[in-house]
Amino acid sequence: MQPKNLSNREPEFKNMEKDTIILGVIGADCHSVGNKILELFFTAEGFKVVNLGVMVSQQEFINAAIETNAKAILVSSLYGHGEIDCQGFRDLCLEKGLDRILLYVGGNLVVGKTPFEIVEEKFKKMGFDRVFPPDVDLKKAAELLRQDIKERFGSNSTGPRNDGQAGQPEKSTPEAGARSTEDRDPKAE
Ligand code: B12
Repeated sequence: MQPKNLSNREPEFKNMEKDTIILGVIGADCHSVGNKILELFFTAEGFKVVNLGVMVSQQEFINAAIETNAKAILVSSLYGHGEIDCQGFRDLCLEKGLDRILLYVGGNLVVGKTPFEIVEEKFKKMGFDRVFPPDVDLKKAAELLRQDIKERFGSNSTGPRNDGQAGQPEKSTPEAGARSTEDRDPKAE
């Protein structure tokens, strides 16, 4: 399913270098529909999307971000265990050298009907830069992402690392199997 009015945005981004973002659904969560929509949406918005799909570990997100020199990781959680799955994510990013990576999270982040402001505060305390409810206006999220990338990395940014190692893989071989939507072989799916 192709969301409306997306394909005609492509020419706007033709001559711009695309910022890479990592997408995935964290933990043991297998809800895949929103993930696919996010992939299509952010690709149409001009980002280079590396979608890790469902059931992604923190380490896999981080490996993919290092491999692709990504500027942001967009985490989804739908099944109610987001708080547990996301615990320590920012610390692990820092430990692995991703000092500046933007961390976004969205979906049904906790069990039941907790007011969103409380959920937002919880995830911000964990180190997420932005927290989104399931009914977020994706256009606004994309706008915020562009703005945050510009603020954090500037116009001549080279990526999330600030130690001259941008784009260098970790010593341990990344296992994320990171693929961009542009590199994919559709027959393999
Ligand atoms: C379909 C479905 C399933 C299917 C999933 C099939 C599949 N291949 O995806 C199946 C049957 C497998 C399933 C299983 C379960 N489910 Co279910 N499922 C749903 C259901 C009905 C629809 C989900 C969906 O596709 N929505 C449509 C998409 C487009 O929306 P979305 O996923 O919310 O994603 C959007 C936004 O959240 C947002 N977004 C998401 N992430 C991010 C990140 C960022 C950065 C941004 C900006 C935005 C963003 O943008 C997305 C695109 O618009 C929901 C109820 C609902 N109405 O949402 C329950 C629901 C998500 N499931 C729920 C539960 C509890 C489960 C189970 C635990 C049930 C069980 N006891 O087994 C299991 C978990 C299994 C697992 N390991 O993950 C609960 C979660 C409750 C909670 N969080 O408190 C829900 C909300 C139902 C409910 N009301 O109780 N489920």
